[in-house]
Amino acid sequence: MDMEKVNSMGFGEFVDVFGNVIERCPLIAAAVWSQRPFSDLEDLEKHFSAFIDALPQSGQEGILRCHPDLAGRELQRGALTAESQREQSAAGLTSLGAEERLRLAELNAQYRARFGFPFVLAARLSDREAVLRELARRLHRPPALELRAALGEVKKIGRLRLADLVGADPSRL
Ligand code: 2AL
Repeated sequence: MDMEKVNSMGFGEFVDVFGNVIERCPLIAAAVWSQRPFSDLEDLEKHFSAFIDALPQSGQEGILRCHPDLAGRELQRGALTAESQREQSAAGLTSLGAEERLRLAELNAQYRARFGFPFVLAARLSDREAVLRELARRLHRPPALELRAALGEVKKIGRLRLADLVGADPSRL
C-alpha cells in the first residue's frame, strides 16, 4: 500500500485499517486521520507517536491499560486481537509450560500492583526468556522511568503494525 492510497482513504476506511495500530485505541487513528496528508510511513508513524506524547499522564496510562497481559487470561480465553495473538505467538508465549506461565502471571500481577498498568513489551522483538527477564528487571524501576519505557514499547508495537499494514521493512522506519 503506498502513501497515495493511505492519503486517499476516507475516515471510516482509515480507522478500519489503522484502528489497532495502538492496541484497542481506534481513537488515536481517528485523530491521526485529521493530520493527513502524510509524506511517508515515517511521517505517519510520527503522528501516532506525537498523539501519545501529547496526552496527559492519565491518558498515557489508559493506553497501557488497553493492552492485554502477555500470556494472560485473554490469551487463554482466545480473546486477543489478531495482532496481539500473532505477536504473543511470535515470542513463544502461546506455548509456555505451566511453570513458566505461573511465573509470568505472578510477575505480571506484581508489576500491575506496583505501577497500576500492565507490563507492556514489543513481543515480536523478544522471546519467552527475554520477556521474563525484562519483566523482572523493569519491576523495580522508578514509576516515571517505567511509564516512559512502557510507552516506548507501545510505539515499537505500533511501528511494526504500521509496517505490516503498508508492507514496509520496519528497519527502514
Ligand atoms: C503485547 C501485545 O499484545 N503485543 C505485544 O507485542 N505486547 N502486550 C503486552 N502487555 O506487552
